[in-house]
Amino acid sequence: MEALPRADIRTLSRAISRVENRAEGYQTVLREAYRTSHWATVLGITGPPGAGKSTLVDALATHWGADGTRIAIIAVDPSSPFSGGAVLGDRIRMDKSSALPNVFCRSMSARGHIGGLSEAACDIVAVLSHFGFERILLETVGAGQSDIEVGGTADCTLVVAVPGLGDQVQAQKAGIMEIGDLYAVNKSDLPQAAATRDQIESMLAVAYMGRPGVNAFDNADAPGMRPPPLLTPGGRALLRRHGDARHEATTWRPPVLAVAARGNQGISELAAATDQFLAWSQQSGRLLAKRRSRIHDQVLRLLTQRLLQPFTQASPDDATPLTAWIDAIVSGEASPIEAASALLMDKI
Ligand SMILES: Nc1nc2c(ncn2[C@@H]2O[C@H](COP(=O)(O)OP(=O)(O)OP(=O)(O)O)[C@@H](O)[C@H]2O)c(=O)[nH]1
Ligand SMILES: [Mg+2]
Repeated sequence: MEALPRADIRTLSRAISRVENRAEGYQTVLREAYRTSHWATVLGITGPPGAGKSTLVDALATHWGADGTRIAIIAVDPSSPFSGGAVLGDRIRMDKSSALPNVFCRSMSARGHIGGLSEAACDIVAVLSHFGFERILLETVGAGQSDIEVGGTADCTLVVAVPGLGDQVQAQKAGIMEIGDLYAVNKSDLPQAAATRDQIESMLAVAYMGRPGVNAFDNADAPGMRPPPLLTPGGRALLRRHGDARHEATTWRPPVLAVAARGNQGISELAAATDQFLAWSQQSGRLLAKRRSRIHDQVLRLLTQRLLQPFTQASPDDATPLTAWIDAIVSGEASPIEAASALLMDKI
């Protein structure tokens, strides 16, 4: 795919801003964007502050962008919308890939979205896909609300860890070890990288069997081949996401790769592992399922907003049917369920 002409970049930037701010005309933009004939694959990159996520994104974008593939980088800024552009600029290190004409880079504030970050992210993926982008790299800071919100948008999630820096803390934060499809230990030029890798591997060994990558088990019932029973909700979610050898032909075990983004070490291996996961996701139907679930959530979010609009528009002090019900509940004459049912009947 060729580089996007300059005029198109301006149109794209404007379209994204319009969608992000819900500014005039955004519905027309989205009506067209969602009719895209192809969808970009979204790689989410998360990890603690300063882990080298941006440097890694830059290296991956340079790697994938070398053949002209159209790549979009979105960095989600978790700080307040008032922090200004300079701070945001500092957080983003896209020196190499931004020189490529086919790489588009954009930052996005984690706050200030009417329908929340997930809603905006889902729409922006559609807009970028419509403009012919094939890959989207989405950087978020690990273990925050914005991370969880954006996580649902990614087709593949890469968790970045670093040597030392309180490995235990890294692992435990917001169950970050349960969200990765791949793990990268960045800054592996530093000491203790191997130990960090071992630590992550041993954590994964509790939940996964087989080798890193795609596994095909002929006889999952043979002794030693059964995965340990995963009875926690997180464990069950892993089986759904990466396959259950007892019922499925193939499963995925997240690989843990040592990389040094600044020195461009291990990048092609990481890129290859990512593509292997995406291919497996597609073959096993999970890619489509994820897309469906993203759209499902988006429609529900919009539906909720529309349904609630008549009630949320008024301030709590205005006299409305809702406030009348609140009066009744406060004075012990009704219950919230009765109020909700009555208000709903009234609106339909
Ligand atoms: N030693 C070493 N340092 C690295 C490597 N990769 C990145 N760094 C450095 O780590 C620091 C943070 O890098 P960033 O890419 O900004 O990290 P980040 O995770 O995006 O940071 P935030 O977005 O602020 O959370 C920078 O000084 C990088 O030069 C590496 O492979 N080895
Ligand atoms: Mg960064």
